[in-house]
This record gives sequence, structure tokens and C-alpha cells, in this order.
Amino acid sequence: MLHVQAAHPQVQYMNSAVAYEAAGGRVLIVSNRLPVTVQESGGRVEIVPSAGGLASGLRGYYQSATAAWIGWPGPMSHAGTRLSRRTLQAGLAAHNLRLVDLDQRDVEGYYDGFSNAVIWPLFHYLLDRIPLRSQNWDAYRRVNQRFADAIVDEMRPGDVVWVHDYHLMLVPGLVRERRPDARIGYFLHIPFPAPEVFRILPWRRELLMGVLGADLVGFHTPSYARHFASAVRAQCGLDASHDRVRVDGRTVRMGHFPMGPDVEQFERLTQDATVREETARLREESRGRFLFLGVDRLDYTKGIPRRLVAFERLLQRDPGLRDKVRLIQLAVPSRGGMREYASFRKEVEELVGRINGAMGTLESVPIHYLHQSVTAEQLTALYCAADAMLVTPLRDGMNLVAKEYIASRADEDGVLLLSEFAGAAEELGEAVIINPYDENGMADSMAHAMAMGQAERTARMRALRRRVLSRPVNEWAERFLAALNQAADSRGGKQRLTDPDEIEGLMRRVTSANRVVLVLDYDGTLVGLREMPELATPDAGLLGLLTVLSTTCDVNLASGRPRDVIEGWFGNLPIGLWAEHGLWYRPAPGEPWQKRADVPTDWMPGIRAQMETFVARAPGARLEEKSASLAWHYRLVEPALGEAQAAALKRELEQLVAGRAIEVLEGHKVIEVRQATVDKGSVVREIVARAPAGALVVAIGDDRTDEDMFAALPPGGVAIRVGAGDSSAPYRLDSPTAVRALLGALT
Ligand code: ADQ
Repeated sequence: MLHVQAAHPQVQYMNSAVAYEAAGGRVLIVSNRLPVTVQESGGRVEIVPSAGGLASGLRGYYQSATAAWIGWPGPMSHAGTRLSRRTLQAGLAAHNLRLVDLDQRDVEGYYDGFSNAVIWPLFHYLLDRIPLRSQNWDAYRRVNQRFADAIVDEMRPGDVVWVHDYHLMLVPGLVRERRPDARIGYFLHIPFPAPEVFRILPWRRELLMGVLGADLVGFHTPSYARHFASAVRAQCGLDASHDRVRVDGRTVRMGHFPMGPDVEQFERLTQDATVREETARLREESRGRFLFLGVDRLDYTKGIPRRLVAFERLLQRDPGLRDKVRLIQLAVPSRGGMREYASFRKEVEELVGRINGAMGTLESVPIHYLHQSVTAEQLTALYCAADAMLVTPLRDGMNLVAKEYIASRADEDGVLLLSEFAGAAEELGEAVIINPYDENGMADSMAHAMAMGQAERTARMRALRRRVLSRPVNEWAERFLAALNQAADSRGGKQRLTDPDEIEGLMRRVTSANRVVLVLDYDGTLVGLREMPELATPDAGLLGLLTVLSTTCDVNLASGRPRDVIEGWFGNLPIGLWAEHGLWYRPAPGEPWQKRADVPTDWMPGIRAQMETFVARAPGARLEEKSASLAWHYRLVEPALGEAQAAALKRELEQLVAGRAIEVLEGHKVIEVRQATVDKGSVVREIVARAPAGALVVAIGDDRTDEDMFAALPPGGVAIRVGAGDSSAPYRLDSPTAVRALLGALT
């Protein structure tokens, strides 16, 4: 029989959910774990709401008619009980919960093996915890696909999908593949590491591209968002700014949304009679001793052993404190099935035993250690009774325990010792900030907390409370969903590749024209972009293709490269050559190059000097000098440095040329300065003027400067853009290979 335990009281913050309902959609929350556990006791099966920040923070949403939660109910799902899948599903559905099944193999591979054994330690900078061998990437991918399928099955038009955490990094991309117009948000609850650490992961690019399937990517702190943007630049080669990046023609937004505690719940509990009694009992039991408190999941990121050693140091320094202080350390059982966690538990428990053995007196035992979960009432009582709270993780995405402690201290008392490596430290500057790797410093801070006067304790706690109470968890969810809505509205349409039917139609137009005139860009259009421009030489296949084409069409090659390079590569071909964006023109083999405009070059020395200083500043950058333009290339510069230097150079160049007819252009990893009178638009205009009546002009290009060609086409002309990015061209191909295939069909 399925018995459903009374759910928590309905929470009253559903503004966003209501707003989405008005728009015809629901919020689909997706996380590895559902916010409940399924328990079996005495033949009855209970679906019990779980505690914890995310579960309580989003309870208001998923219990409303305008939302549902998709995930795994944990190891006690139907596989561990005698429930049939249908019964379990029906029970969960009554609470707007949708089941994703994980079997033992999935738990070992995707959950324990990859999410918790690889991503978790790496993102917390604990590299030596990563197993030597990890063969679980396939399992991670497979289960992410299963989540994506479950979402697509559940989705109705207008729904918003909100994916949570590191277990499901591929899900946004997998959903986007099947539902290009979906509104998708992604929030990471753990730190996003510095790009130097992130790049260790062999699957770094796949994970980033998966996350970038979302419209909005959220983090707890600005520094995680910055790290993510840098990783996207470095690993995906995309031009990400601090808060947005264009991917596949869509704009993806990035931002920080610091999560808060369930303020309402803790404020209510501090008024609760049983909590007050329990607080008084705890204080009495401490018999005037100063009470330190630690509350953590038993996880190696939380810094428990170092905290215990620092506490021991405090007692070693002043043995008189042995009867005057006490530490209650609550360790919530976590990931007990993993060997790493089982041996960590042993390590902590041995340490507690050793310190208690050495530092205990006949009167008291200094550390009171509990390896168990407690009720919300007991937890609040502990927060209220503790003179000082020790939150000392080695790294932590946010750490809600620190904020819950503050939310519980209506008496404006109590000292918070907070690790500088917890996300919460970026908001809670009035706490006593500690370095968890510095045991002596931590012992000093503990002594400082004990000696702190009432006035200082109150001043600090009052300031902390002002901040924490103003940002409760429901406000976090509202802010994220509102930003997601906005991001999806301004995402921009997907730039679809031209489909085979349209290509066929285009081919019919081209083959029925009495004359075809082609204007082709070179780099990025006929050949792929290379790390160094001199590596992008034309291959024999391309030379052959252009030669054959020239027997039936008028072929023009319009490039930004200098004329000697173009002459060297294509001088023998019977095609029109245009170099330096059209400043130079060579009509046919053997004929001389003509300069099409007399452009001043007196500006070049000043610009050259400026570019040279930026070559020196950015290792890998280089200067390219042409007859009437200068280009600063940074394809080989470390990406974050390259972007920063390119932006700075562009600003300075724009000041230098202000008021003159000289333009500063940004291309693929290049900043170029040239006289504004000649561009590829003028090339197309001249070609059109000379073309026979009724000729069809086809222009193909991949860069900003090629947009000038498209704009100059006569009515009926054909513009084809290669690759991603904004473009006025109605046709789009994805690569030089596709361009060559099209040209091949024309022969
Ligand atoms: P966690 O690593 O689980 O969360 P934390 O933010 O501290 O860390 O949240 C723990 C939650 O468990 C708190 O809500 C706390 O009240 C509860 N809890 C702790 N001990 C308990 C006990 N003995 N009994 C019952 N409940 C207990 C991850 C990231 C964090 C991030 C959160 C939210 O690692 O950095 O803050 O997600 O995004």
C-alpha cells in the first residue's frame, strides 16, 4: 500500500509559477534526485519530502499545478521495494513528481563513478581524489540522454525547463537538439573551477557544449560565472563576454544567482516551543562551556579533519580550556556506497577518537560527534544554542549551513567562522573569515571568537542577518526564472542550415541562368581557418575545382590577404583576383595588378607602433602588414588574454583614428585597420557593372567583411554565409566542405 506522508505546508511564493501558467506553460524542475525519499517500513511505503535547500526552496513550485519535478527517487525506488513501477509512478505523480529510473549499473557508473568520483572532486580542486581510471563517461552520457528523453516526453508547449547541477551537464544540449525552441535554464550548485583546473577533464568541451544548450546558465557567485566564460572561450573557441555568448546563432546568458536559505522556515522554527526547549536543554548541558558547532554532510570537501585538528591545537595551546569549550560535530551520512567516502568516514572517526582520548578530562569530552541526520527542529535548536559556528570547507559552491545559522539567530548573537573558499564568503564579509588550510590561523580565530565582546558579536550578526534575510531561497528561484524568461525571449532564432530542398531550388536557378558570376571569399569559405595564416594554403583539389568552374562561370576570388600571397597561390588560374579586400585587382593571368584607389597611408606608422606594443604584450600575437592596411592576429594567444588584449587594442585604435576615414575591423581572431574607401562591397559593385545582362551573381563568405559583399548584391543575387554568426545572407552552409560540394555540383 502506498502511504504518502503529510507534505510540508504549501508555501505561498508562487508568483513566477503563476506568471508561467498565464503564458501557458509550467516549470519543469530537473535534478538527479527528486525532493523526496521513498521508504518502506512495516509493509507500508512512504513518500517523504526531504530536507535540504533545493527541495524546500522549490517546494512551492513543484507542488503547484504549474510545475513538475523530474528525477530519480533514490536507491529505495521500486527496485528496492516490492512496488511495481506503475504504483510508484502513480504515487509520485500525485505530487507532480516524474520518475527517471536508475538501475544499479547507472548508479555505479553515472552517479558514483562519474558525477561524484570525477566531476565532484575536480570542481572542488581536490585533484588527488580523482580515480586513476575512469571508464564511466559513457554511463554519464547514457543517463543524461535518459533524463533528456524524460523531459521531452513530459514537455508541453510553453513549458520552461530548469536543469540542476553537475550530474546533468549534457541535458540542456540534448533537449535543445530535439526541441530547438525550448526555454531551458541550467544552474550549477557547486563551484565552477578556474579554467586551468577545468581543462584537465578529457571531456571538457562536451560538458561545456552540453551546458550551452541552455538559454541561461546560473552560478552562485560572479567568480564561477567568470571561470565558466573563460573556459568557454578557451575550450570552445567562442567569443564569450562575461555575461553572454553566441552559440549556433543563439545568445546564451550567464549570471550569478546566490542561493539563500529557507528563511521563512527557520524564522518559524526559532519561535517553536519544542525548539526553544531543546535550545535551553543544550545550553544547560554545556554547563557554561563555550559551544562550537559543525554541521556538514560527511564529505571530504567540507574540511572536517582540518577543523578538528585546529580545535585540538586550540586545546593544546591552552590546556585550561579543556573544561571550558565543547564542539558538537554533526556529520550527515552521505554517499556511503562509495569506497572513498567509507574510508573518509573512518579517518574522521579515528581523529575524533584520538583527540577525545588525548584532550578529554574526567569532567568532559571535548568533541561530541554524531553521524546521523537530525530533524529540522533539532538542527535549529543546535544553531540557536551554538556560541560559534564552524563552516570551514576546503571549497563549497555556496554553503547553506552558514546562512541557516544566521537566519536562526533572531537574538543577533553568535559568531560565524567562515572559510574563504565557500561561495558564501563572497557575500558574508562580516563573518570571521578563515583559511581552512591554515590550522594555526583557524585556532587563532576560534580563540578570537571565544574572546569576542558582546558589542562586536551583535554588530557582526546584525549586518549578516540584514543580508541573509533579504535574500530567501524563494526569491532566488524567482530571480532565476525571471532572468531565464528574459534570456529565452531575446535568444534570437536558430540559424538553420539551408536544407537539401532549398539547395536543389538554388541549383535550378543557377543552372538556368544564362551566365553565372561567382564572388568567393577564401579563408573560412574555401579552406578552414588555421592556427597560422600561412598554413591555409590551397590544396590541389581546390585549384582543380576553381579551374573547372572557370570554364562555365566567371570566377572571382575576393580576399583580405596581400596581393603577393594571392598571386603566389592563384596567379595561374583564369579567374579574377581581388586582394586586400579589393584594393588590388588582377583580371587574368599575366596581366598586372591594378590599384583601384589611391588611399593615403600616412596613418600607418602610428597604428603600427601601437600594434607592436600589443604584439609584445600577448605572446603568440603577430602583426601582418599589407600595402594599405595592418592586421593584428591573435589566434595563437591564450584565449582569455587574447580577448582582453584585442578589446583593449581596439579601444585604443579607435581613439587613434577618430575623425578620419579609417576603420577598425574585427574578424575571426584578428583586428584590422584600413582606409574605409575600399571594401568587398565595392568589388561586387564593379563585378556587377561589368557582368552581362541577366547574369546571376553568387557571393559566398564567412566573415564580417563579407557582409559588405552581400549588401552590394543586385536584386536576385544570391548570398551564402558559411558558419555561425549574424548575417544578412538568406542561405547558410556549415563549412568549407559544404561550399566545395555546392561548387562541385555547379561544374
Ligand atoms: P551541500 O554540499 O549539501 O549542497 P549545503 O549548502 O551546506 O551543502 O547544504 C546542506 C543542507 O543539508 C542544508 O540545508 C542543511 O540544513 C542540511 N543539513 C545539514 N546537516 C543536516 C542534518 N544533520 N540533518 C538534516 N539536514 C541537514 C550543495 C553544494 C553547496 C550549495 C548547495 C545549494 O555543495 O555548496 O550551497 O548545494 O546550492
